[in-house]
Amino acid sequence: MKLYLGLDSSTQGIKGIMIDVEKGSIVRSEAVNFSSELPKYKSVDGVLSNPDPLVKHSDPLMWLAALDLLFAKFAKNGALLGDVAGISGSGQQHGSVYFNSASEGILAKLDPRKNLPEQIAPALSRKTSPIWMDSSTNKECREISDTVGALKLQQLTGSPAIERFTGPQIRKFWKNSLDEYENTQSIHLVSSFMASVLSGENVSIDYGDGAGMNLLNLKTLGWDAKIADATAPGLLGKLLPPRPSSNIAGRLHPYFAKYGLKPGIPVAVWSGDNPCSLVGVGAASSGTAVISLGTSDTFFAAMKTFKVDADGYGHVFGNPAGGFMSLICFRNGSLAREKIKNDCGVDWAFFDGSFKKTIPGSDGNMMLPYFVPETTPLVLDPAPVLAGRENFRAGNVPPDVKIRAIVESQIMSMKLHSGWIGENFSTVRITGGASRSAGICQVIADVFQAEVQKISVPDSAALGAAMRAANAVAGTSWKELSAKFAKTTEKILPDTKTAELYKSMLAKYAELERRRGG
Ligand code: XUL
Repeated sequence: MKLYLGLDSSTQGIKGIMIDVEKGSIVRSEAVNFSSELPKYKSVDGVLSNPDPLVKHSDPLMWLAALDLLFAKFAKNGALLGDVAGISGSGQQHGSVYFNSASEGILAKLDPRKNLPEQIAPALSRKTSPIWMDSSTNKECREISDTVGALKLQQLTGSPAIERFTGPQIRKFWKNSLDEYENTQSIHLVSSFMASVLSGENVSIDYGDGAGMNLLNLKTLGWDAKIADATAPGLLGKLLPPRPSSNIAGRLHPYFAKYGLKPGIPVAVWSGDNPCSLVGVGAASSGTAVISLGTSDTFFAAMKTFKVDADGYGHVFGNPAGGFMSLICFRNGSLAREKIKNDCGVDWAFFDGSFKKTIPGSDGNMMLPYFVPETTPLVLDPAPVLAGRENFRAGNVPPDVKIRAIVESQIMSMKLHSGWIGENFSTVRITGGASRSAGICQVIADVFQAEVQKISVPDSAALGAAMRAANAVAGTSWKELSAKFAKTTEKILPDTKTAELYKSMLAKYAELERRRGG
């Protein structure tokens, strides 16, 4: 029997999914939560406390302690780790780890009698890792943008300079901690760091995750020397050449035999969680968009051709199945839905029932759903705006109409801000907690005039990583992997009668957004 293991090193914990490709089944999964199971590292939901609210760092040794614990759980619960024929993984995007010149020797000589954190600690030139939630690098973003040229940076890397992206974070490290920066031999993303530890050697970053650094030239698929220079001196020498996600990064280090894994099995290049999710939900080819409704909502899709968002909100990453993918992140996701539910003084059952009691268009009411700062569009002074039919003046709006109005507005915002991708999506796959709501699914189908497909994927990033391992090691096609692991459980068809209504509302929504400004 040949099994493939996908790991997902995310913000709050690590998960692992073992798949049997022949049978098309998930054999076993395990998870470790950083805060509750590794209290020694003092993280709150995976993040270290810091007096500056803009600074969000994590402890890379905690991620390794979790890896040890995860494998121990698999072994204890009788998983057939000896049948695993390949491993790959997914990492929270943008976070970075810094290795000194001792790292190579340390990685090569991992000793199974000791644990990973105690052995890797002396290999780090920076004790903590800035992660994707960090937004403390506004100044560095401006500096890089000014040197490279804002438009050029976006056209080459797929994104404008973004606070959480790795390049601006590296620049801040170089400016504030020069000695430690100079002591750094190699810089990793969470993904390539974990893959390096598994392989016992420094291994490459892939195009999927690498595109979240503001450093990867998506035209040449190599690090851009000029952008690297504008980021920090000597940076290019600290990065291994980036590789396609389908490559084998290395071979499993004998250290991991203590859990029952076979030393020497292939470790496929790791990628970011969004690229892994794209393939994990079976949307590796263009034409299908994915909407993930979580704390934040994300919209992503495989791209036919490389394009950038002229408004600067969307990103372009490498698609693990080849080519590129778009990603747009809306911070006010379930947070805003929950806020409206609470403001209306109702429960989720009432929330879901609202769609049956109201009609599409919410009697002309719309809402700019900014309860916290928004990334798409950029809103730094959040305050929700309820607008009505007449000259945008809202009257007394009943709770069920308000609920429909916020959901319609959130989905219209997705439609509006995904326009730059230039594709009419015929299907939208939907995941995340709120995808359970039949009303929300119908609104998505109607606003996009597309078939909405629900899928039952437990953890799309870990599953996507396991599928990537099978693809890289055994060459199993994406078509076969999607058909076996990302099955549609329910289809919701659009009501074509609503097409005109939403088209005219979308124009009004865009005007409302323009009027408010950022
Ligand atoms: C994407 C992003 C997040 C993280 C979450 O740009 O910042 O989705 O990848 O882990």
